[in-house]
Amino acid sequence: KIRQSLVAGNWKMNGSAALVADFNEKLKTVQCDANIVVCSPSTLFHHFSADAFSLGAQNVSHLDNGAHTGELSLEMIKDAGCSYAIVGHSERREDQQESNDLVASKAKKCVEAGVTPIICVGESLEIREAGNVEQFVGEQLDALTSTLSVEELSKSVIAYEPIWAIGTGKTATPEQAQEVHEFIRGYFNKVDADLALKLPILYGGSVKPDNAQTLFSQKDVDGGLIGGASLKAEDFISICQAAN
Ligand code: G2H
Repeated sequence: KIRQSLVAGNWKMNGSAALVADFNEKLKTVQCDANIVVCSPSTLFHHFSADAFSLGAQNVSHLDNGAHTGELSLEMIKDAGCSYAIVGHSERREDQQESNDLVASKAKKCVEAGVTPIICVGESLEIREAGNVEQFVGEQLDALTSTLSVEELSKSVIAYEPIWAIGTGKTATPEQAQEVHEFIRGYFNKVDADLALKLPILYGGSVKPDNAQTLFSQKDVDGGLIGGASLKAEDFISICQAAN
């Protein structure tokens, strides 16, 4: 298979040392084809001990260590064991007004530090209903291609997360997901054919054990970014096992 599948859990502002202990235990012996990442709150990084999955941050600063109260640098998250970082999640684009350019500079900084950025893109319901999905997502991707080189993009992961499907229980149909994933791959194909072929594109938005397999079996869907359903080890494991 051309692309390694990946399933990343995004715990958001949830979790505890007890939940990490449960994951350490239950994921220890998990068998699946996908690479597994857990993106926990940074307060929990040091509780993880598992070899069966990688650790990711939910956000990272585009700045180096210094006078930036409340921020975490790439150096710090790496020191705490992270090899991935989510950047540009729609909740941060909204709550912290993260712009396309800021997201792109965070992604570039990740790659430079040897951390794989999971770069989130996706449209609101309003944009979808106005028929502007490709234009909107295209602009999010433009910021990436104007900031990151082809080589840097080839060390990145894209996550398509339609905002209207996040935490709402409204999953995109497999066809709706595939349609946008195909658009995204087509966009990168115009930049570099080899990059487009190899770039993992994850789907995120109300992925559950019972819909994961049909979503992941779409041609251009290479795994998922899982929110709510990543907070229960059993559910998360069954989603990981649905990826092939
Ligand atoms: C989308 C997703 C994970 P959920 O935000 O990033 O969350 O699976 O809860 O919709």
